[in-house]
Amino acid sequence: MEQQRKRMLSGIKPTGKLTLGNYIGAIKQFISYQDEYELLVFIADLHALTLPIDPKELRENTKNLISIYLACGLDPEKVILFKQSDVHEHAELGYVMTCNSNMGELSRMTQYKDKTAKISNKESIPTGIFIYPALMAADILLYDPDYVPVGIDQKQHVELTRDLALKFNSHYSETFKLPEPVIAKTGAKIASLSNPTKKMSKSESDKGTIYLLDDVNISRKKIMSAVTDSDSIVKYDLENKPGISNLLTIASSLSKKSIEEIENEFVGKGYGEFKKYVADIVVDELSLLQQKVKEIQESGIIDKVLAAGAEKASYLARKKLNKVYTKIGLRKR
Ligand code: ATP
Ligand code: LTN
Repeated sequence: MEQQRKRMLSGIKPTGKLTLGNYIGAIKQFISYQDEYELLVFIADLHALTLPIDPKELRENTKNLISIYLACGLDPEKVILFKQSDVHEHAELGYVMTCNSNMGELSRMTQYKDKTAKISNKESIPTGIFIYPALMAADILLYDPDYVPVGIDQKQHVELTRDLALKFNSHYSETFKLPEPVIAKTGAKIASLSNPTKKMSKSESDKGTIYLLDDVNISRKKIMSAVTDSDSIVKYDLENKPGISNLLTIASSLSKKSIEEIENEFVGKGYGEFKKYVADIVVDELSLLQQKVKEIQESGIIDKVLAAGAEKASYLARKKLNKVYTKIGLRKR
């Protein structure tokens, strides 16, 4: 008998222009999993509302995100690809998970602390950022995945999801599977090109961020002016050479070469030549991606893919939410 494949689930928020960090740290990982696992990938559009966002921008980001998923090679025949807001059970279980969490658990989240540190008037912190991990827990627990691939910054949220699932299971009886976070070995954290000790982030746009759909000439310039150290040895050393290490990670993630092979190719050569090499790899990859995105947007398949994905996801989510509503007393036994 064929063994049941393990299930995997992940999502990305349509909050801004997608970056090379999202691509290497998340999307490329999803592609590598689609044959081996039963994979669900969604657009976390409800999460995009946690900080103010213009409706036009949200629509545009959503269209680009689904196009990029498809252009990168996520196959809707193999993967359940959907938009979170098309499956209303996310918001409903999200509310149940908010009630299942406490202020202490949520205020300990690093992302919450980081995002609110910049807001000087604490009274104006949007409640959505605070309850974000409860909705994320619901996104996951609705589908009982075995694994959740995420960047290192999201690991804590998956751990909280496990805690909330355990709490629910022990209060009401076994209901949710405990998911495990999966962190990719290389590329788990792509750093900013201008500040290589910081994460490359789409919400803090700066000259250190490569956007997937930007003019590739701009990306080339950003790589050529990436901050590095003052010697000239191309060697992976995260502590002393964060800039060069970041460029090595990028080049290795986008090519079939290991970091060591690339280091060997650049023995005795300078940083200028190395940066040009990295820029060529990135520009080639992004040019191809942009061409595919254009074709997908012109083909009109996006709505069909999302409708089919929402139907499959809803089937699973509805079953789980019914079970939860019955256990907590909202439905008759
Ligand atoms: P924000 O900057 O708004 O926090 P983000 O760029 O981190 O957003 P998300 O939607 O939160 O984007 O992330 C989508 C996925 O991409 C997550 O799995 C996240 O860990 C991963 N990711 C984001 N930035 C990077 C990065 N610089 N390196 C590796 N992975 C990343
Ligand atoms: N919080 C994640 C996006 C996200 C997610 C999820 C990832 C929302 N729900 C469920 C994995 C599983 C982020 O900010 N990257």
